[in-house]
Amino acid sequence: MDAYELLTRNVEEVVTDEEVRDLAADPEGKRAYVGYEPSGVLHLGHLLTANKLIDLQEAGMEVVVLLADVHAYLNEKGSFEEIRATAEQMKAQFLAYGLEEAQTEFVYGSEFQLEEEYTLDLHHLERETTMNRAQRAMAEIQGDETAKVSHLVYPLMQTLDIEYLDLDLAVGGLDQRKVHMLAREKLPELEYDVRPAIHTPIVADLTSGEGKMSSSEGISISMEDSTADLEEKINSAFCPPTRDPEGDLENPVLELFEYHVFPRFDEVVVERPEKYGGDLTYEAYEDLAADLESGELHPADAKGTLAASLDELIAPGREKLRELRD
Ligand code: NAL
Repeated sequence: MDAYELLTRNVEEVVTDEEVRDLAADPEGKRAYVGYEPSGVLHLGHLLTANKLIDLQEAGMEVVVLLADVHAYLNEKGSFEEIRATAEQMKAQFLAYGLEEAQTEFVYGSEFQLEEEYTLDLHHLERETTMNRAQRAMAEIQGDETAKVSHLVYPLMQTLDIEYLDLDLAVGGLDQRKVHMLAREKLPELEYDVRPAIHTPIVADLTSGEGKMSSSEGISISMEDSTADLEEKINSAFCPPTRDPEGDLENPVLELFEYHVFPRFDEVVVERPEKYGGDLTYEAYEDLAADLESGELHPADAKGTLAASLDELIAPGREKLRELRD
């Protein structure tokens, strides 16, 4: 796979394609970053961006993972001590999941965001940005109508981080796109360079196929799920025999195969007894989706294979979490 394909496969949006093509022409040693508000246990949302980080590392890029402790504090996710403890667990889970340690730098936001120069730059950015503009950028992350001042500062800091971490590429879920657009607009106003961004898709809710899979409502899959939890959750998933269900619905089982399983395995084997046609082996997502649509692959068999594949992917992180807690 060439570098451009590694950078862009399975992404929902590239801003801009021309800038990402330039980067793909010489990716060696270039720096991509993703930021996460620390939370104790990784879920599939984190792992979707992590899959992209692994692609970028395969293309030769360095990855900066920002453990956004100050952002989590602004977003009322706990005290600094609590946030720090969960960040350490998060780091261990990312490495267990398969990020290359030699190509990964973990940085705490508080390591540089409390410095004088950063603070003055932040105040400069505050003067350049209307409250309305900052609130719009934050809508999908914080998402209610009663924004506090902290929620307006949040996207401004995310903007500045792109400059302060000396990055060549910003990576995030599609829910980060408005902040990245704000960054593209505002960095030049501070005489800093614009950076390209790539956004990963948001997976639909597992049981309804609607909206987005979330850790706060509905079913989500996390690093601490047992094999039995995974089987049960995937078993209850919405999986019509089509990749394009009616209306706004998605097929979350196929989405998980596409974004989580195929990027990490060379082949996927659906085990079936001989009397039901024997094993099916897939090297590409498209072939599996086509078989589900044609009826060759039964949703129940697809689900069994999905649960087993996800189990294999999260097993090392689950083990790591257990060790950390003992
Ligand atoms: C992502 C987050 C916080 C700060 C960042 C700074 C630079 C780059 C990415 C960052 C977390 C993210 C979330 N906003 O919603 O989890």
